[in-house]
Amino acid sequence: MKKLVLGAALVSMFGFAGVAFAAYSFFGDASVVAGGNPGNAAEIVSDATGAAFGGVLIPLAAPVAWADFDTLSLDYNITDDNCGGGSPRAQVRIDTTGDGVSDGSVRIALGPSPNFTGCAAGWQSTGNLIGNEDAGRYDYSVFGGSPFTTYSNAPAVVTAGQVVGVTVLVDGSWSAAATGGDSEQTTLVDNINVNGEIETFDPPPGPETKDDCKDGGWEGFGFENQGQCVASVVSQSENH
Ligand SMILES: [Ca+2]
Ligand SMILES: [Ca+2]
Ligand SMILES: [Ca+2]
Repeated sequence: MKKLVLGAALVSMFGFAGVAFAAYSFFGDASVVAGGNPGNAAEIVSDATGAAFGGVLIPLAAPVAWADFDTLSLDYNITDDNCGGGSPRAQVRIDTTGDGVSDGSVRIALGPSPNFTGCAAGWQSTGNLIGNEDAGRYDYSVFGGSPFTTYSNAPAVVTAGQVVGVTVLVDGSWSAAATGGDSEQTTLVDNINVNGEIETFDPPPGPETKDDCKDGGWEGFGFENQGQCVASVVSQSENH
């Protein structure tokens, strides 16, 4: 809830025109951790002894036509143990009925095509997944399309649809290739770019001057009041 308020304040402060998304939320086994690329990351876990899945959901503030949804990229670091079993992956939530509510997701595999196993260690960048023509990276089976195809083979129901959100998730606990045989797969994700708006999981930069705190500016930095904001500027300058 706090993050929602903060997002709204940042929008009004910097005037992002047509801001693309609201705050993210987690589902299953997911949390913000240090060790991002840089700063914080989201750690998403698939463990057979827990929820068996974990992910982050980034809703769009307003639906975007499939043809206008031109950027989706992220950084990922599979810390335990590997990609496999279709996990980790990104999913693009599509509204096909015009009510703003998702009717299913296009699935996009991460890692090396066409097997999506044997991922490299450490931080990897997907590049822009929209328009990606790697064999088998796209799965349109939820909408009656191919489960193993390319971006451009989207069925008509998808190309006529609206994007309402994106998820990045793991659910590979059943796959020995993904878990190393211990029924647990863990991945860090960072810098999720959803149509130009980037989720870094990092706190916003703090105020630099006392003036930044005035006229309600304190609210955008997450302070309780202007005095607390000014105090943080004073203590910053004393520490430098
Ligand atoms: Ca719908
Ligand atoms: Ca494991
Ligand atoms: Ca980060």
